[in-house]
Parts: sequence; structure tokens; C-alpha cells
Amino acid sequence: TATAVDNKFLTSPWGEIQVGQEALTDFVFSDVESWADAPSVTCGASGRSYDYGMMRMMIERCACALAGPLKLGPGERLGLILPNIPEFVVLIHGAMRAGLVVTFANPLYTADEVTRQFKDCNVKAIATIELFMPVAKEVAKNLKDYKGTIWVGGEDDKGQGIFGLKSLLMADHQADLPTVNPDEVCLIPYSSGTTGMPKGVMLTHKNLVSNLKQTQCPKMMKYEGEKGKGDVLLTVPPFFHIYGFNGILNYNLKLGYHVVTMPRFTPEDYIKCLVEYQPTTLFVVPSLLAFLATHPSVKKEHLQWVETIMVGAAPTTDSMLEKFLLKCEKTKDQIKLLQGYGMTESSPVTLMTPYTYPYSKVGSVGQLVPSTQARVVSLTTGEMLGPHKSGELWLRGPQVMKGYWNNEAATKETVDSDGWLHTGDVAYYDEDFYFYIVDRTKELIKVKGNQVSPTELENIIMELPAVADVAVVGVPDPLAGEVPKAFVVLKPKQKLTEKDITDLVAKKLTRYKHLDGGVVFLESIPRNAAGKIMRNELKVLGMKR
Ligand code: AYL
Repeated sequence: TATAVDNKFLTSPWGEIQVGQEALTDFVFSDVESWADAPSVTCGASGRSYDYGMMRMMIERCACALAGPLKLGPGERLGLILPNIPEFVVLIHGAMRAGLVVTFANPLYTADEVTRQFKDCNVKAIATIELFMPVAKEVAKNLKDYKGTIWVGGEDDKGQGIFGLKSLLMADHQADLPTVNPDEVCLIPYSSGTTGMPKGVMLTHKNLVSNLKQTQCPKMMKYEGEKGKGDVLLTVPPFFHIYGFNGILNYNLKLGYHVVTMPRFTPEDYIKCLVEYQPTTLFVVPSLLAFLATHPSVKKEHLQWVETIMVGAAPTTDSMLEKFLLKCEKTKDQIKLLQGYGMTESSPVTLMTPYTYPYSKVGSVGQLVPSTQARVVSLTTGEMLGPHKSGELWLRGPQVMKGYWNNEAATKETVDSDGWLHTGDVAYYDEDFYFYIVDRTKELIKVKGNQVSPTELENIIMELPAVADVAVVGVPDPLAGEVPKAFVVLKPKQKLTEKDITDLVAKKLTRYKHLDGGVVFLESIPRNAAGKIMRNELKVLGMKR
């Protein structure tokens, strides 16, 4: 069981794992010989599919092509602008196999958003599909020592520095691939953390492999002994987010599952995939759970094969979980409703419901995964709190990031000298060491599981000469969880409409960051003595309007 060590911190009730020493790609595909002929990843929209043996070979060839014709050396950065397609897996694991560092962007980001991220972490080559070539070109113009663009589904155009993925793979280039050191960084996803603009999160092979071992602990989960049995996963959360990449893709590939995914979500396509692939497992975010539970076109027959459903990345409610069970006409003994909690900064999972958790714990985000420790710290006194008392959640374990890229100050603020990750989430645990997330102290806004940094919106709104001050907060939304809302103070005698502001944000940022909560004009922004925006006051004000 969990123990409270000297009343200073809690340990996991599930013991310890051996910290990951393998390279991520080797670890994920270590059992591939056992199911080489089974499908690995299928595009639910086009039906394009590769079996495990083929996937492994394409990854190896991709690694050689990146090291060969693309001339990318160990430690150099590849940027992905890709939706969920099978080739995403070829490229990301090919790059990691070649010792490269990957950063991925939402393909629906504007060129401004991608440029900021790719410039920040020195991207040297970009991989994308035809639809996003214009964005890739625009971004590439701003990158130093750029080595080329990999065009998935397209042809070579060497004069333009474009390499078709297919011809790279067909050529079967040979290259000496490096031996990967587990402490090397292999992935830099972006997260705004507790405050400020999105920052690069440095994750190592050890971080990511450890987290896979932690979440597949045989005692905590059912999976041991059930691998390679033809289970099918249908999933839409993006692979360009840590939940999609490590928590879903790598997690299920490691088990030999058939991963079915879609480049774009529509209710019709999703239901079509349910019927066609008969998934046994669904990994979702709360907004997708709400779709399954409440959308009239989703029928119980569509869900008849589902045995396990994992919900993560944002808060869900007990009543939504109940509605989902009602839709399936199943009890909690017939279908496993799992919840997970984590952060980009922790690879991502730190808390998860064990496979056999009692009904009374529905609504909990679960228990500490193995080799993970927690503190719940009083917001007023800084002391470690006992059961049923809410405070800031701190976490420690081998999955905690190496730090923020090129940002020592933010790293120090987030991971203290004892290795505790200060999550900025408010939580409590019960007498059985199940955790419940109740609030957030950090600025982060979560729209359908996506991160929105208030600072990013505030900086854009401040560009308007008429604006004297601004604050952006999240307000509750039944569909998205939260949506951003802006509070704006105008300079004397200046005029602006709500539309002037929402249009500017819409032009610069991707859809889910738009001001769907609207704009409110104020005389002044409430700030504390230190000048910090009092966001909670604004949230209350935002809900009243
Ligand atoms: P990021 N309940 C409530 N809030 C959550 C939950 C949850 N289950 N999971 C994540 N959050 C919030 O970096 C919380 O505020 O990672 C946290 O600090 O985009 C923030 O989201 C982190 O946002 C899984 C599946 C973890 C997903 C994830 C989370 C990845 C999101 C474990 O099994």
C-alpha cells in the first residue's frame, strides 16, 4: 500500500519499476517479432495501413534517410507539421532512431505560431503533407541552416529542397545510426507550464520509456499476458500532443494493438470507424467522451465491442461517465472506465486508476503510478497535507522532464532542487490514496484538452495601440470544458469593438485559442500588490456575464 514517508510525501501503492534504460523506439517495438504480420497503424479515413514488420522497416529506413540525404546529425531537430496518419509514426520514430530531437506542432497552427516554436528550438528540417506545405514554406524562411522539407505523399523537388517521403524510403539508404544514450533528449513538446508563453519541454528516452513501464505495470493494469491478441484501439487525440504520442500511440504499439486513427474528427467518420474496426479500446479526452455519451447518432450497437475506455487530459465529471455507461447499457463491471492525470512535463502520466478500482472511486483520477511520489502542499502554509485536504499537487519520479529548453528560470520555478514538479493543480487524496483534481492555481486554460496560454493572447491584444491593459482567463463551457475570455482596458478616449479584438486573435492564432468566451471592457484589471492579475476575480466576473 501507499505510505506517507515521515509525513513528508506519499509513495505509490504499486511499488517500483526499473527506470528505462532503452532507446524509446527500441523499447516500443521490442516485441515486434511476435506480431510482425499484425496491423500496426491504420488511417481510418483512407484505410491506409502498415503491419508491424513493415512499420519497423520503414522506421529504420527513415532513420537512415534522415542521417543520409537530409544530413541531420544526432541532437539536431526535426519539426513535424502532421495530423494523425500512419506516416507520423514512421517519421517520429525514424528521427528518434537516428538520434534526432523531434518537436511537433498542431498542423492547424498559423505560420506565426509554428514559426515561434520551430525557431525557439532550432528546427533544421520539417516534415509535412501537401495541405500544410504553404505553412511549412513560410516557417522554413525564418529558420537558420535549414536542410530540407520532407513531403509525405509528395514527390522530390530537389531544387526547392523538398524530399518525397516515399522516394526516401524506397531508396533504402544506408547510414551508421548512433547508439542512443537514455539520458539524451528526444522530444520537445511545448507547454505553457504554470505561467507565461509556451516553452519547450525537454523529455529524454528515459523519461518516456519509464512512463510506459509505469503505466503498464502488470499489477496495476490488466495488460500483461494479453498482448498481441488482436485488440483494436480507435483514437483521435492528436499524436502531436504528449498524451497522444506517449500515453496513447506508444502505449498501444508496445502492446501490439491495432491503432486506428483519423487525420480529422467528424462524428460521421468516427461512427463509421467504430462499425468498421470494432474497437475494444478507446482513448479519449472529455469532450470526445461527451460526444459518445450524448450525441444522438451514437448508438449502443456502435460501442458493443468496447471493453476499455481511458479518459485523460482534462477534467471530466461523474455524471458524464454515468451517461456513457447508460449509452452503452453496460455496468462498470462490464466496461473498464479508466482515468489518467498528467502533464506534458511528466511524459505525461503520474496518476491513473488501477484496472480494478471500486465503483465508489468514479471521478477520481486514480493512484500514483509506480516509482512516483506526491506531496499535497497547503496553499497558505506550505505544509504537507493529510487526506481530504486540498492543496497544490507536487510530483516526483523518473518521468519528470529534464527541464524547459533554454529557460532556466522557468525550470527552477517548476522543478525544485529536490526534484519535485510543482503542477499548479489543486488536488486532494482520500484514505485509500486515490487522488481528485479540484482546481488549478496556474494560468493555463484547457479547451477540449488543448492548452491555451493566456499570456499568448494577452501579448497579441496588447499590440492594439488603443489597449492599455488586458487579462485573459478561462470560463466554463459545456462542450469545450473552458473557453478563453478577455478583459480589456482601453486608453483614454480610445474606441474599440469586441469584434476588433476577436478578429485580431482569430487572424493570429489557431481555432481553439479564439475568444469564444467574448470580450468585456473594464475600467481596470484587478491586480494584487505585486502587480499580478487576480485571475480568480475575473473568472467569477466572467461567469456572471
Ligand atoms: P498538458 N483531470 C483534470 N485535469 C487534468 C487531467 C485530469 N484527468 N489531466 C490533465 N489535466 C490538466 O500538459 C491539469 O491541469 O497534459 C494538468 O496540469 O496538456 C494539465 O491538464 C496538463 O496539461 C493521461 C492522459 C495524462 C492525459 C494526460 C494529460 C496530458 C495533458 C494522463 O492518461
